Amino acid sequence: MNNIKLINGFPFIKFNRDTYDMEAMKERAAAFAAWMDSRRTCRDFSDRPVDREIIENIIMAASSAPSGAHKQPWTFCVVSDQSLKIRIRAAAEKEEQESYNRRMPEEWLKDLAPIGTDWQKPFLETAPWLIIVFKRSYEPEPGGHKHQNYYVTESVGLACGFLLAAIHHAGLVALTHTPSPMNFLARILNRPENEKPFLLIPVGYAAEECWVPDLKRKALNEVCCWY
Ligand code: IYR
Repeated sequence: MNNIKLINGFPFIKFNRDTYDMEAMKERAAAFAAWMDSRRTCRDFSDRPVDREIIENIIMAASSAPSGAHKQPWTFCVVSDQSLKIRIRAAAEKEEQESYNRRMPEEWLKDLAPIGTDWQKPFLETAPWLIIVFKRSYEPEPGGHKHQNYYVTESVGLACGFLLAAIHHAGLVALTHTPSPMNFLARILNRPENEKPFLLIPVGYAAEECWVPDLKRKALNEVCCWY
C-alpha cells in the first residue's frame, strides 16, 4: 500500500488514527476534563530536584503544538543554574516592586488580592527549573533577510498551554509568571534580537505546605454559546 503521495510537490503521509466507541469517548472526555480541572497554579515550590529527562519530554510535548505554517516559532530556555536563578529573581522583583507599588492601577491590584500575589518572587530561586518561553517573531537568514513567522502570539500561547498540560500530566506543578516588562530575561539569557520573552514558568514539586486560592471556575453555560 502506498502511504505517501505528493501534493503540490510536497510529501503527504496517510493519517490513520484509531478512535473510540461513543461510550468510551464519553468516559475519556469526562475523565480528561476532571483531570485538567485538578491542575492548580502553585506559588509555593519545593526545592526537590526533578530529573532533566522529565523536563525534556515536557518541552517536546509543548513543541508538538500547532503553529502558523508549522514554523514552531518558540524557544524554551531552561534554567537550573542557581546563580542565574538568583539574578533572574533580583531583576524580576525589581520590576514587580515597581509594578505593584506604582504601575498597576487600583482595580488591577483589587482583582489580584484574592490570588495573594505580591512583588516578592522566592519561587524563582526555589523551583528546580525555570522555563522561560521566548517567541520568535522572525528567523534570521544568511544575507540579513528576516523571514517572518505567522500568528506568533497564538502559536506560542498554544505551546504554553501544551506545556502546562504536560507538566500537570507528569505530576509536577507550575506557575505562569508574567514579570512586566520582561526584557531583562532576554538580556540575562543573552537571547538574539528575533526573540522576545513571553512567559516565565517555574516547574517543580509543590512545597510540603502549599496554599492555593479557593477559586471557582466558570460553568459551561458561562463560557460556551451553542448555535
Ligand atoms: N505580573 C505580576 C502580577 C500578576 C498579574 C496577573 I493578570 C496575575 O494573574 C497574577 C500576577 C506577577 O506575576 O506577580
